[in-house]
Amino acid sequence: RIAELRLNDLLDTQPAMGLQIMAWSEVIGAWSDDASGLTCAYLTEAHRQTAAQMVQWMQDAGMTASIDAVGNVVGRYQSDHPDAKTLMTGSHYDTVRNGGTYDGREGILLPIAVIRHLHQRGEKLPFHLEVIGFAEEEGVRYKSTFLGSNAVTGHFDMSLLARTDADGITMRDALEFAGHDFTQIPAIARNRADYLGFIEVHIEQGPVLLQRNLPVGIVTSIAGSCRYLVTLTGMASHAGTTPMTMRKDAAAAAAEIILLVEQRCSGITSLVGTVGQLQVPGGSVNVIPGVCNLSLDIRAADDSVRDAAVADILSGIEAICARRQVDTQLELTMRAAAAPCAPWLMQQLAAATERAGVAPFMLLSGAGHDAMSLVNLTDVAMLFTRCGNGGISHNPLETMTADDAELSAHILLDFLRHFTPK
Ligand code: HGY
Ligand code: MN
Ligand code: MN
Ligand code: MN
Repeated sequence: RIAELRLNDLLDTQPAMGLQIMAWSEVIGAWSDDASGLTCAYLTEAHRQTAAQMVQWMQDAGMTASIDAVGNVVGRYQSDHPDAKTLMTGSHYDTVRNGGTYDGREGILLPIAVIRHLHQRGEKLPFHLEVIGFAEEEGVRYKSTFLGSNAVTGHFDMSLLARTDADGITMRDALEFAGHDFTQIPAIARNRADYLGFIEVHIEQGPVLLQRNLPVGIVTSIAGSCRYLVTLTGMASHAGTTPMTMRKDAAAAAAEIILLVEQRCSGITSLVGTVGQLQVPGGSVNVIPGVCNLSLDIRAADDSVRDAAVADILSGIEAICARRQVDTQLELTMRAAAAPCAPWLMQQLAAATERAGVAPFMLLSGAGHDAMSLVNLTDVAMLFTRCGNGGISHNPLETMTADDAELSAHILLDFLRHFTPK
């Protein structure tokens, strides 16, 4: 079907929006900046290739399109009323390492397909519509999340320019190498008064819609998260001669910490805790690990529930390391409060969902999204599309169907046609 679509594209016939979204996703999903598979890290070759391609698709859809100083791809479908305000939509086009094809991308490609549908019919909207492909949300390369959306809301931390990636390349050098003028990043900030709201369409990245046999859902709020990088320093020594009672084993301390995180975050609704990265740098089979690095990602829908869990985990880490005579260094790399979606926007999404013949279903987002950054500029709402394969995401097995993409596109189209500003 996708191959046929590509043929359609070549023949310039216009496939249905859902199939178009799937085909576009496949095209950019195949670009990866490392052999591990689907990885599109900030400002790598695959990332720049994706940005240029999306500019093209936006222009073909009747939009103006450009790439801003931080790498956001900004498309606008202008209203005929020059002094109209702007509704913003979009999502991120960077991915996690070996991620999926639709995470972020759906929220950019779907609005482009909807605008192309409007443009083909010569239909304009009473407001400007801005589609932003945010340059970075996952934090893979520089351990800093929401770089693109924070620039748009005026919260970009310029000190991050000095941060280096795993190869020692600073963000500033990466921006310059990609042809960006980082001094223009502060000028990206939008004026709150110009915007009517922000809508993000995104795959659910979980199993809830699949289990309820629902194609779409409306997000109530986005769980807040706290991330740390933890460095444990014990003492490397001989695996054969060091008695078990005399060890300062950094990896054994890490093992206790991982189980502490799992135990503390179990059994409390919406609270989750993950150690996603765990390394013994330069480790050898016959050396007791002197250093062990691990990451913490603690999330909850309620900020006080998350903060209490973080406090318990940090004091637990201290106790474990004191007992094991292991030093700890903690670096807080992200702290994002839970972001509530605006009821007045949710209701209009619910009405569009109903008109599409689907019972509106509200759910929490355990995953973070650019909308939690945009909440600092304007009211936000999110439409989730069902995730296949058991809801798996951040994995090449991530999938959705063309039918669900088509339905989600029709709901956004209908939402736009009926949109009533607050
Ligand atoms: O980690 C997250 O929740 C998002 O995918 N960045
Ligand atoms: Mn993601
Ligand atoms: Mn995402
Ligand atoms: Mn997002």
